[in-house]
Amino acid sequence: MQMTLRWYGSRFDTVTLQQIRQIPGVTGVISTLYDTAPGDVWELSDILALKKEIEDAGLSLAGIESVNVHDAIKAGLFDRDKYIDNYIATLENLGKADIHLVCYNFMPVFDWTRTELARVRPDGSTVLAYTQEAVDQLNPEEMFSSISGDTNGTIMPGWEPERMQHIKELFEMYRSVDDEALFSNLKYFLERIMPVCDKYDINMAIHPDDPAWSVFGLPRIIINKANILRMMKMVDNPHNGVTFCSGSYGTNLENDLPDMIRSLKGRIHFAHVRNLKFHSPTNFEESAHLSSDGSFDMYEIMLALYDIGFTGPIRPDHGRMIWGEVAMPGYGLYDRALGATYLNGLWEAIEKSHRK
Ligand code: DNO
Repeated sequence: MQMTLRWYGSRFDTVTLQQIRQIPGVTGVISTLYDTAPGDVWELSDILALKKEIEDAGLSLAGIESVNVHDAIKAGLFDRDKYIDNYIATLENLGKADIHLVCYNFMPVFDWTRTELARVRPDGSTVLAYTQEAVDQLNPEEMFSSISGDTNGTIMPGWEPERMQHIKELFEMYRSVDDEALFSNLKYFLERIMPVCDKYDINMAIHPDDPAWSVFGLPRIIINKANILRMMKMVDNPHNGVTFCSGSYGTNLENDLPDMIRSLKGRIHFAHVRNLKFHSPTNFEESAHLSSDGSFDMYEIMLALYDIGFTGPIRPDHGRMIWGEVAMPGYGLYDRALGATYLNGLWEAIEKSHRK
């Protein structure tokens, strides 16, 4: 595996490449062209400039998170082919730039959903948190405004203000889309992009829905083992794979994370590893990465990745805000650096104990 950190680009991130370079064992970043909108074609020159900036700082660009999928594709609208053509043109340019990993999601409207961006924990750190009870009391239009005060002046991925202004229309767009329709729209999209992925050896890594159940009555499909296996079978190509995100699949306590990892051997192209602390099955917060701080056994998760021979990039995921840092919620430097170091420590121990 290659340990990486997510980085939004020098114009958007509070963390610098130089700081990332100093985290022991982190050799690459996962980045994006953060000012592109879903449906845009990414210019080769912009991709190459991003790559050069990262490489000049002594790091590698290990993959893209995300090339976002336009809602017309997810909802299966009449004009989806135009946006798929643009997506293919972007993949083509990424391939030309020698980039072979693309993380994306197929969540209608919201991407990931949290109800609090700064819940205070007993140690004084603040974390992202979710309660279903809070969602049940909100209407979707209030969702964005209810949390937007806590973003520390940053633009949260998947919560771009321009998109959120059109939330009513977005909901309207998905009115007749149920889980089956979403599966078939995903199949259509994947079948169309696989040839360019084959040509440039690009691994597509779908990110799970977070939380891993339906919110506001919207369809959600990338939520459990049965559904991901169905998705991989319906377009049976090794380039059609997954981002294994422990914090997203883990929102549903019925998901057995190590078992899921083992059943996805060969198709996990990217891993997000983080811990959650549950207060009830529908009330959780994003704890520190350490097993003892949350509800997951992080050793078992890393062991499962080791057992399947995982060689792709891995990144610590959302970190807590600690030591007075002001950054995009979940994406500060300090706690993610602690997370990377801890995960690297687990990996070293697992590797060495298997060598004996
Ligand atoms: C949240 C992230 C997601 C993820 C996308 C992938 O912090 O994990 O926004 O990047 O769903 O497309």
